[in-house]
Amino acid sequence: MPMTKPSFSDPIFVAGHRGLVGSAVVRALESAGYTNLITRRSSDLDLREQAAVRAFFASEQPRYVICAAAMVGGIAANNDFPGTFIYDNLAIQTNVIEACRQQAVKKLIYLGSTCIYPKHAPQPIQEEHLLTGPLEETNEAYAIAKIAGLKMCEAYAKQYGMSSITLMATNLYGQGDNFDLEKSHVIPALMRKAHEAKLADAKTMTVWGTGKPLREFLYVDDMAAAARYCLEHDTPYSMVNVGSGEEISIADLCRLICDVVGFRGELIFNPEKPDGTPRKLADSSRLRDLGWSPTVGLRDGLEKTYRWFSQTANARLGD
Ligand code: GFB
Repeated sequence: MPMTKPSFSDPIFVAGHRGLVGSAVVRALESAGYTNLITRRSSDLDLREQAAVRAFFASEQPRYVICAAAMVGGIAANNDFPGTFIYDNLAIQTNVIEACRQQAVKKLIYLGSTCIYPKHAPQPIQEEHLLTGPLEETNEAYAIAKIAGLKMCEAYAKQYGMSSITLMATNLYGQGDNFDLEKSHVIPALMRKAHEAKLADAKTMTVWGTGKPLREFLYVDDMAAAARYCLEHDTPYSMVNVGSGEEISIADLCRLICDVVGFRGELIFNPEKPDGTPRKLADSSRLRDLGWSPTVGLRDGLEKTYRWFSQTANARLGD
């Protein structure tokens, strides 16, 4: 049955509203005119606690849910804390998806990641390549959890007729990112390293791995626009890739970040640190054919991110 577009007053629960994606989704929906967004800090609602999630959904009765809440991190965090990543993500998504069913939520937008695809998937990766080969070891726990979430959404659609779509996001970056040097993703980590090296007038800065892997990046506000698009439109898919369609080597990314930041020193590559998967360029033609396309190029996105980082750096001292 064709879905009705949400009204601006419909209650929409944005889970994970303080994170990179969740905060961008809140910005996008508020600027679009949605006036009834429901949010909760994890200190007030631990989505890993089943009873708390059920009580919250019963009292708030959201009509739409965007689940951007997850335990996330870069290659080192995934590699070092696989137990936390698989437990927290399975608990969060299982509770949210089941509560959506119990409260007959009209539509769930569930955030996934392109790291769920096989390590050596054909490039660009299509949705059909899921589960066709072994996963990248460094983030297998997280990937298994996110695949389970996707499969739970598909199972609920089949058994209960629940409406949802899983957005398989490529590597995202932008304002509101985590800049912790050990746990963050590559762009915030290199941006902070270059920033601090510039301030210290250092002659070098370190880069993990060989710099050879290729990565695709999407500015987080473009991701939020994709989430809004899927909230407002029916799609014939249970999952769609969301990417920029452009890839860059880590070494060239670092040079671009140093240029944006204004650090002119030498890059020292540390092959002791993991490279991770060699490539993960997503084929986003399903979503593009429906009308979505990214609007922020990598250099522009890096400049926007660095402006935000510089303005808020003092507030984050001691990250
Ligand atoms: O973004 P990132 O941490 O995760 O690392 P993945 C990407 C690449 O950047 C790796 C290199 O090849 C790293 O070796 N790199 C270079 C660095 N310097 C640094 C640095 O200082 N910090 C970091 N973090 N990387 C993640 C998955 O994979 O992708 C997550 O582990 C998630 O689960 C995310 O899916 C989107 O892109 O390799």
